[in-house]
Amino acid sequence: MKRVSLTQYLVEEQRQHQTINAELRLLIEVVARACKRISYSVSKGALGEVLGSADTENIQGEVQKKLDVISNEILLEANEWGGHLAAMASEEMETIRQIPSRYPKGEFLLLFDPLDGSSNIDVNVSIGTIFSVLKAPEGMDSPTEQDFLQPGTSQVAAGYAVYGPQTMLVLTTGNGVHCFTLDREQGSWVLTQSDMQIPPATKEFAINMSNQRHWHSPVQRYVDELLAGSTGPRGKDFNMRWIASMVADVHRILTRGGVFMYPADRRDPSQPGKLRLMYEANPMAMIVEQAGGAATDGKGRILDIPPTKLHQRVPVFLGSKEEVEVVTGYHAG
Ligand code: P6P
Repeated sequence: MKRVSLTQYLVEEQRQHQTINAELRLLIEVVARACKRISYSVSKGALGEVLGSADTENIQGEVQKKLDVISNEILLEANEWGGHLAAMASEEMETIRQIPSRYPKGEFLLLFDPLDGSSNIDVNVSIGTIFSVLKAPEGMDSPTEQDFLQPGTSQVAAGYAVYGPQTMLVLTTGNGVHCFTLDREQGSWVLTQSDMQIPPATKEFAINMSNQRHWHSPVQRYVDELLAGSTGPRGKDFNMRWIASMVADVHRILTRGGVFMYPADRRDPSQPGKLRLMYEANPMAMIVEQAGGAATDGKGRILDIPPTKLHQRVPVFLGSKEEVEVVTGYHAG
């Protein structure tokens, strides 16, 4: 069967659906090439002397792994010269990154978590890169952090790369969700699944159960009912998976359904959950909704949340529509 490359897919998307222009096409190809480089670096492991801690801390106060820093640098260097971006923002950097004055600026803003799931790096469990694309406001010379604070509905593209048994790139430009597998022999991304759809019903949930005693009552009630299974009000048994790598958990849900939860809890009201809105929850919410699923913060659509800070956190409930509606409904109750 003739395989379609990422480049061909993007050219046809631009030609037939006009969901992307030449500059956005370049942006996606540059990010995809950077993810390929990250994949090669990740897969070297100890052979590439890329494992372990970088002995530095990021804005989140988290100790950075060497591969966090390497992945961030790969994305920054790949994207600064092409003329497609006005500025960038990263989970690993406190402030936004301007495009060097020696390069032209473009119409887009790129946000990313360069290597999500870092706690899994040193134990060889799947990790990933998450990215989100916004349009820069017209006519500004140097973007500010404020220019990034747009709701998730403003995203023009979102995607992730998952570095697992296969390296895959999952992408949406607002016309469905499409999956590309890295052909390591050719060094190219090949379309392997078009228009991914999340089953509306599921028997699989993903949450870090060790936080159970801290959860607010709607989540306590919802998870208790899942655990009660066929003996409880749900009348069916559920299975649990938790990879502690959002990209891997979301990819499983995109592939076979499920509900992913990282709720706020009683420990620190100023930190509602662990996941960040701008470069984790928003891109994943766009992907999930484009695949027929749902994504809320327990109260409303994640994509509708008006951002106030670049690194703000948000509770996340996403995946199979029917389950997201149940747990969100319990919050309303
Ligand atoms: P916990 C990884 O650090 C991450 O940001 C997400 O990828 C993942 O879903 C979550 O945190 C795991 O959190 O509390 O299980 O370590």
